Amino acid sequence: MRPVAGVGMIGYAFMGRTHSQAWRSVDAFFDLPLEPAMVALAGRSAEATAQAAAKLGWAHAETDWKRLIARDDVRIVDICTPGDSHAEIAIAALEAGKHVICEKPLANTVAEAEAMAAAARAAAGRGVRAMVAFNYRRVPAVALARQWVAEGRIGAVRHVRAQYLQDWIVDPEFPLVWRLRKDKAGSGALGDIGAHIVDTAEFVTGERLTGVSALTETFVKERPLAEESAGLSAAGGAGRGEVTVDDAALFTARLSGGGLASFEATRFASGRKNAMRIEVNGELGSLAFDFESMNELWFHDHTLAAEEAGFRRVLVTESGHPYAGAWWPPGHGLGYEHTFTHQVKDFIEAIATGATPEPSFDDGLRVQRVLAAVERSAADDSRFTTVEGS
Ligand code: SOE
Repeated sequence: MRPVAGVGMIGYAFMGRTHSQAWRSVDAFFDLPLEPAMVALAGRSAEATAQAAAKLGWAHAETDWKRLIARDDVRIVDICTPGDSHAEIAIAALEAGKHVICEKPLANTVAEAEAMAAAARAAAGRGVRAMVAFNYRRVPAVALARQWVAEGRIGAVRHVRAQYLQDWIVDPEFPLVWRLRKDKAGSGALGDIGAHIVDTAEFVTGERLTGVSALTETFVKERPLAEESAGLSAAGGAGRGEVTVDDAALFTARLSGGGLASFEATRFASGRKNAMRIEVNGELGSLAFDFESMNELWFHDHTLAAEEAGFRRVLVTESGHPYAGAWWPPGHGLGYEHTFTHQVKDFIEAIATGATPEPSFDDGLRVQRVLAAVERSAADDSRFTTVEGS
């Protein structure tokens, strides 16, 4: 009999549903050292939380996250709330000796992220693990790209070109959901989706961003107040409110290995739904990935004769590819939800083996510092050079 690890989750909207699906399915597809048990779900409204718990597969519902953390049958706390509550919940859970997995970005400010990372370091000494949920690391094609870069297949990295393009708020009448409010989300496209490409760039290259130069913009300054929202859709109510975050963030960066990188995070790329893309150009070749075709990785081997070289598509569904062997026969493909299943699989293994889970809270803190540097750079007009005569 394997030991049981009870899980308690806080929040049950878009991310809560993805994490629930992961906890429900992980034990059926991977051989885990611990058996995860979906003990309790916490939310504010008793009725809605009880309904969500029943639907998503949680045994109990709590209306106070402090009670959820205090439960003896909860060993793992999964935080799926907006960023404004991450620090308080994560620190309390770690201090209570619970392993913590927390949605990204780690926090709304660098100060909060620093406190969380310090709490995680202190807890690690007591055998308690903490992980930040950058789920795109667990796309098989992204994990394969990292592996190939680490193996030297593309040589020294010269460029990273990363984009995260969505279009769900192009309509100026789309309501002011929490993701558009600084007090809840910390920042806009930057923290919500830009954070992913910063983490993915560091993960794939094994390098760090050492400096940035940025532009941000809020195209639609005011929106109808949100009456109801679910995931990335919403209905507007009476009244209007100010959008207090960026709609788009563009920045260039220097990489620790000497390369140059560019990043674009926007929710105004009409026609692009979840185009999380990364291309890495190295001295020996290039790799390219687009989440909208998430089972594919494109590889150009620049050591081949020019007549033979060129990007070729690798279908990342072979049993020898990261994570893929646990699922379907080659070519049968995975989806968005699998990235979350892989994430909890890796977290459970880290808890059982005592390894530091990756991405750690320190990794989350580093991304938070990049986000803060982007905001500082974008706010500093003196660095923006206007074109003569414009
Ligand atoms: C969560 O990881 C997340 O960043 C969401 O918050 C975004 O809105 C989603 O589109 C991508 O995933």
